[in-house]
Order: sequence, then C-alpha cells, then structure tokens
Amino acid sequence: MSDTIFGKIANGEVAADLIYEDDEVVAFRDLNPQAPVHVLVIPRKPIPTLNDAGPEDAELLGRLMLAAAKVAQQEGIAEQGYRTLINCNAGGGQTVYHLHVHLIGGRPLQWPPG
Ligand code: IU
Repeated sequence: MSDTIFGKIANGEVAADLIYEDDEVVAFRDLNPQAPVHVLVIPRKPIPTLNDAGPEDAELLGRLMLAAAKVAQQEGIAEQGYRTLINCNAGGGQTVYHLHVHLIGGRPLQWPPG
C-alpha cells in the first residue's frame, strides 16, 4: 500500500519537485502538467483512494485542502482562481493509488471536465 511512487515521494525515497511539506502533507509538481500550475497534494499516510478514507482521516482531508489553498497562494493563482479535484478509482481517472488532490490553474479552466 505504501509502495506506490507517491508513497516513495512522501517518505523521500524518490525525488520530486516538492513545493510544500509539513508533518502530514507533501505537495509536488505533476510530471505531466495539464496547466501552467499543476501540483499534487498528498498525505504522507498511504490511503489508496478517497473511498478508503475513514472518519479518523477527517482532519487529514481538511489539511490536504488547506495545503492546496496555501500552495495556490504561493503559486500566485489564488485570486484568478483554480481547481482542486480528486480522481477516484479507474472510472474517475485515478492511475496512482495513493490519495492525491490535483491543484490546477494558471489558465482558464473549462467545465465540465472530460
Ligand atoms: P491520477 O488522478 O491518479 O490520474 O493522477 C496521477 C497523476 O500523477 C498524473 O497527473 C500524473 O501525471 C502524475 N504523476 C507524477 O506526477 N509523477 C509520477 O511519477 C507519476 C504520475 I507514475
């Protein structure tokens, strides 16, 4: 479970372009960015999907969102606006099974996403 690439980034085994970290959360630039700003915000705890988060993770989920907002400020896109999203399971487009919030911005975003 902790063996995904994101688990390895979270524990420092694999390098990434880290732009934020604290005791529970890590944020790094997506290797295949879909916008000028595309950052992944992950918990250090290896939760595979949003479906696997429990009531004990409520505060952690809040921390992920607050970290995303902080990174948006840091990246200078807070005022113009941005999107945060979580893909869940294959049907939702998830490819890496370590929970992550996408922070996307720096260009106009269309709705709905594909
Ligand atoms: P998804 O929601 O699971 O589809 O998002 C996975 C993202 O992780 C996707 O945007 C990839 O480009 C990104 N990514 C990465 O940044 N570094 C990696 O080593 C791998 C995937 I594998």
